[in-house]
Amino acid sequence: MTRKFAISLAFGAAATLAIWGGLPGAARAQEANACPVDGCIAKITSVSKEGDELAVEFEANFMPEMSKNHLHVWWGDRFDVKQVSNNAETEHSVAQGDWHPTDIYPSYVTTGAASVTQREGTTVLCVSPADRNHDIIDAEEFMCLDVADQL
Ligand SMILES: [Cu+2]
Repeated sequence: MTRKFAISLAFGAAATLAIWGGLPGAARAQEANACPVDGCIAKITSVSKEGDELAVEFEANFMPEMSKNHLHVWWGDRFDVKQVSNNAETEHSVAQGDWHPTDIYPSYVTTGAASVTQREGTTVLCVSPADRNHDIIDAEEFMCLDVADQL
């Protein structure tokens, strides 16, 4: 088991999720990308070894799509959530970092900037929702896990 590192995100309105889960497939894929009223939330529910990389299970309250709302994955001791955003410098006044943008959901394997080869000593893997501009949607909504036991 991986230890919860930072924030345990509680999902918002159960009613919203119930409606989402009840929609037919097509309507669900088309409409569920928008952030619910409480905002887009994503979390890591499990991490395991996948060769030299990590297999990660995500849980989100929206359906990630690269050209719309999607996920940013990064090594947490390397960068703050505000750095893994296209507007890091213009909006948050921090240096822009490296992240891997993905809509591979819910089962993802670390790659690109989120590859195990890019962790530079840290063992903390993070995820946060981002929008079509690759801006982090809410710098308060992210989750990081210490994945040391899977490295
Ligand atoms: Cu992005």
